Amino acid sequence: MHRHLAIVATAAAAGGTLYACHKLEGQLRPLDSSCAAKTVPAAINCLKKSGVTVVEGLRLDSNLVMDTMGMKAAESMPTKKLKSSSGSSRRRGVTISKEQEQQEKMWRLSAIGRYHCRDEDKFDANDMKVLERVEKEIWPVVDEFFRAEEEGMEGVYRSEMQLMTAVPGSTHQAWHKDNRGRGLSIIVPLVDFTAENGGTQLLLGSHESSCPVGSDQGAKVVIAPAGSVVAYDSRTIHRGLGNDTKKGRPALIFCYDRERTPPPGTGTAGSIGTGLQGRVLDIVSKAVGQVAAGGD
Ligand SMILES: O=C(O)CCC(=O)C(=O)O
Repeated sequence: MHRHLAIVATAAAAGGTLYACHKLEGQLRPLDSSCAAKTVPAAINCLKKSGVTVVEGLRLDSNLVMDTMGMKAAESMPTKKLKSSSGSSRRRGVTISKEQEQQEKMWRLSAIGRYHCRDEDKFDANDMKVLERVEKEIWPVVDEFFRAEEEGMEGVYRSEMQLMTAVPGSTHQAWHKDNRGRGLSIIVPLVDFTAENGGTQLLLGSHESSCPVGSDQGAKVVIAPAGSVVAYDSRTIHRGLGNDTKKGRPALIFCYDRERTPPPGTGTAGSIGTGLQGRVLDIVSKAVGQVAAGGD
């Protein structure tokens, strides 16, 4: 009898814990003004402290955002989930249009509803000119971030330049780091980022090996207007959230690393570990925050 009671009590406690974790994971706290920087030196301080910053002083003007959305590559950007054209779909008789075939060549799927156009040969000469204009705008923060180290700009290279979109109905990405080594990633929203359309969520402080778990850190969502320059240390654990709206959420992503520490700097086991670490840090930091605030 006692054994049965113990089993029921244990199952109830486990169910309660899972429910509480699920509720905590669902909370989306916005990145607050402490991570917003008017100047590049202020941005470097935010990057040191929290691993992320929105560099307000570098925000792209609306013409450049429009030119980016007018790039040839952007014209073929998926606006909804593409039907799978894998072998099994073909066998099931799913027909794929020529346009979709073209789109699939340009756009690589990374998770449900997330598409990336990332190889430089996919951008034509005019697109490259627009991307170079954007890179010129973000360069001051890249330059100062690497010059803060003794090596300066030695061995620094652009490891990634991509146009991506999360279409309506896309799901959350797994928590991940762009690199185990120190580097800089920059996301430029091409529409306003909101919690609903899947703004980037970052675990503040997770770029440091001893990640602090406090209420002012933890997972925060970037809510920022189109053209914002969102910079984060590549070691910061982050993910793109799912898009629950009816419109796509396009963005540009630029990553810079040193040749001696190319991304991702880890294998499959490391990535799985980071995914778990992200979930645990997210839940624990929110629970700590709630206890500190005396909340429910
Ligand atoms: O879409 C985002 O907000 C984050 C993108 C990202 O982290 C990735 O594509 O690896």
